[in-house]
Amino acid sequence: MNPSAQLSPPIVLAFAASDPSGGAGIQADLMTLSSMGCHVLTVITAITVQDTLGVEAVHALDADWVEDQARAVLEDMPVAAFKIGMVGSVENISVIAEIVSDYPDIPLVLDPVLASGRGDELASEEMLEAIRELLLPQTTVLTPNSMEARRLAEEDEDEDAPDLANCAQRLISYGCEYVLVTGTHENTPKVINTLYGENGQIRSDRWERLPGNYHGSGCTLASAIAANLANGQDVADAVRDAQEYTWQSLANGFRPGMGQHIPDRFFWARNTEPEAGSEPGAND
Ligand code: PXL
Repeated sequence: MNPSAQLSPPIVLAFAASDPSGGAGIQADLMTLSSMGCHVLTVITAITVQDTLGVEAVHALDADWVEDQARAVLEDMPVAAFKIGMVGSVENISVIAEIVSDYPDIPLVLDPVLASGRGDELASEEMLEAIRELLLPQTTVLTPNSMEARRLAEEDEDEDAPDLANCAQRLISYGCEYVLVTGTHENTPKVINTLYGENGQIRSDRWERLPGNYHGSGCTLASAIAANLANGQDVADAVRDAQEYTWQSLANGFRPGMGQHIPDRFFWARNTEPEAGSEPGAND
């Protein structure tokens, strides 16, 4: 064994797509997990062309490449948590599901990326079904926003939007252990994020709604949960502290281009206060 291995920070493997704007995707995961003291293994599932205004194009990598990237690093290094974001294709979902099934004791955080903050579709109906069937049963914490929770849980078309507690229960019946439904898109004065387990609600946290439109908040939250689990926290504490970290990243967010704000995942490393009036808000 490598003699310096005990000095290693916890290692998290993130499956995600590249976002060259640095707002979301693997870049968000890498920044968040690094900022929270983890080493990150980055398995790229797809490459996107995008800026802070929206997604122009998506190119999914061949599933063989996803598999080879993951197997190479997993055979070399021990991981303390998995984090899955945008998957890119049904074939990628199959290989990711097969890989993580070899590590049933490692916590897995799944951010079901179905659309960008602006609404660009990032997952087809077939991908949604594959996520439900192959990934949910292996998930420790699923982190849908309320729209994703309704879409993932929907059983038949004529049903009215089911309430979020019912959606969460249904998602748990599909096999994930915990569901954290985020409430940015709900019409409530505060953002309410609720964690559910098999016996119902575990905790519900309210956050001041920030007045902007963020790119990468979901990736930040899911990665922060993975970092806390990798550091040995239990799920309820991991979810609580990850929300605090994410809220701080958003409150310190910035608007580098013409579109959405970007969370500052290294807010603690900056020694300047955010400019008055520049605080942005909450979205995806
Ligand atoms: O925020 C979800 C997300 C995840 N991953 C990539 C993205 C987006 C949203 O745009 O582009 C690569």
